[in-house]
Amino acid sequence: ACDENGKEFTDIIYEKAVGEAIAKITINRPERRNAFRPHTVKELIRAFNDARDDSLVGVIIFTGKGTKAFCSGGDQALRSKDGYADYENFGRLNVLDLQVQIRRLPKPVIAMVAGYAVGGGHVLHMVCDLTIAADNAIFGQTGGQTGPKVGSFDAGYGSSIMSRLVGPKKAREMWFLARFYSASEAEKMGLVNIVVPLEKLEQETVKWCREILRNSPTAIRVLKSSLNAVDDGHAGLQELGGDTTLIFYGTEEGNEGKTAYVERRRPDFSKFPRRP
Ligand code: 2NE
Repeated sequence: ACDENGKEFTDIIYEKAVGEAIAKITINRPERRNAFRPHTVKELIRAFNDARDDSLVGVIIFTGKGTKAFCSGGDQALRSKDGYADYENFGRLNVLDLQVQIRRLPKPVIAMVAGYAVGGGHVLHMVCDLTIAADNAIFGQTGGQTGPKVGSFDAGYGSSIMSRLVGPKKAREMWFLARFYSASEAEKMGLVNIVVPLEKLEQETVKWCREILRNSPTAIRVLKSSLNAVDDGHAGLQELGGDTTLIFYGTEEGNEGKTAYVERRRPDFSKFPRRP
């Protein structure tokens, strides 16, 4: 698959459903349990940008290739002193940019999780708007065999969003003990929306997409930014504020200001109500 400039993707698969407003972005490194390297993240950012800009796309499914893992986090073979390094001689943590991008993207992003969602892969599912999990899904913060032994943490969204999702005590448990949690445990904790049999995972996810797509895209957009606004501080307010500007530009009142400027006259706002 290619991006909008015809560039080939190597680490991801980017697809758009024919006749439906659904895009699907898949991390395609199953031999590494879909661990991401900086190049993977660069491709993900390009694909998410394309899905954002495409007005025919209304909802995005984010998943990993195969049934063994959604994503196992950063590729540990490439971890260096200053992040993760692949083709460049310096490391980077560009997955943090991807997290912000998903959070601010004005369309719902649904994590479709089969197998492991651990480490940075666990954070990626948490920043998505919804998570549909297969019954073989396993969630955790670099838990299990690796534990805090890999010496990593995400003190940003990986901590704050988790605390919002599962509560402050459980978030401490997840990070301090670095255990793995089954899909049904994750559902009880509020980490995922629903658990379905593995063979029904895609079908159920598409069903949720279709239900969302029946609803008003503007209402969904504003709801996403408003649900994030308090937690995201100034950036959250800016996103929500941008939505109000977008809506206001479509009104007669908003248009009057621009038209008066173009017509070189004083704007007449007198006819617009000052609502209670
Ligand atoms: C995910 C897990 C639990 C799966 O276990 P299992 O037994 O199903 O598979 P296995 O044999 O461990 O892995 C299969 C192959 O994938 C590679 C393995 O090395 C193995 O390769 P081969 O021996 O076949 O050659 N693989 C798996 N995960 C990888 C990874 N993350 N990087 C590179 N290669 C990986 C088990 O594989 C596991 O615990 N994986 C490591 C989880 C982990 O520690 N993730 C990184 C956390 S830190 C992070 O994500 C991060 C950060 O440090 C900073 C910012 C943002 C994120």
